[in-house]
Amino acid sequence: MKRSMTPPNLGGRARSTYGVITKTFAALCLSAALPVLPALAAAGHADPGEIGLQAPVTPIAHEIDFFYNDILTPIIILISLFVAALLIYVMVRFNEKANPTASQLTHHTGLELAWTIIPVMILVVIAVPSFRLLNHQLILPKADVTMKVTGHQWYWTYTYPKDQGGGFTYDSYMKSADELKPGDLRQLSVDNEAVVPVGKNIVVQVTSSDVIHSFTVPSFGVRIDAVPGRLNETWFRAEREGVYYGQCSKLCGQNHAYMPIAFRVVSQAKYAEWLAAAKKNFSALTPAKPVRYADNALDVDAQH
Ligand SMILES: [Cu+2]
Repeated sequence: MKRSMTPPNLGGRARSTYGVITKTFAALCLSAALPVLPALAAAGHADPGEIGLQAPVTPIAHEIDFFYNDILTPIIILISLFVAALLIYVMVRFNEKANPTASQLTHHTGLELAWTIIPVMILVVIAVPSFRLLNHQLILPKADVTMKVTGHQWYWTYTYPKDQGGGFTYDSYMKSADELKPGDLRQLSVDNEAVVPVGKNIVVQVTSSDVIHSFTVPSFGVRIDAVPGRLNETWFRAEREGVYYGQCSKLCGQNHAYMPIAFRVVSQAKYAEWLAAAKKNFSALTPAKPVRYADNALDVDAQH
């Protein structure tokens, strides 16, 4: 790589400048290659001043964390430093003063091969873990709990199926400023949280009743569009109990910013307790014949 980068016909002075720049560049690369600091954000939500991804609590989120922090970020830093170094080199070595007579060189086969093959190899290196991650996200494991999430302008509805002890649907709205209690988070806490058991495979079926929303919970590594007339599926398995927040991540109208998602991850025993109580509380709210949004899409398809 070093050889192919060396422009031909360099005088002694230029070669020494080149040497200094490559040495500096190598030192910069070395410091960039040091392990990137782990994400500083707390699990479940972001705090002011934090950078990086939110702390992962599911296998997929760990994989995303590794891919972003240990593969993508170092590659981005190295490429940026490399391009910056090249720019600086060109400015110093080939400005009008330093190089009054421009070279007539227009082709360099070795260089052209290198700047084609090296980027392709970088992309292959990125593609391997990327496709592996995609595979893990898209191939759903056997569900312990299946739930349905429906996006609306501007709140979420959670449905727990009957065959798993549920059979109820309820709405989840953001708490307004005057409803906040100590410990609540402004514009993240909701009146009715979704509750799931820890360490279990939760399959989430996501749809919408009006416009496209996006169901996103950063700590779970989950982000999937809620599309009217379609049923998207994703999954997560939370490793730690706690409350994990997310937000609609598709511009869906005036109150897009005010439809947060809150998932409370609890022990299996607490989940069973909550399920029994929620069944009592929410059954009255659940329509006798739940609206099946996907039906509309099927009807449209049947007409063609
Ligand atoms: Cu939305």
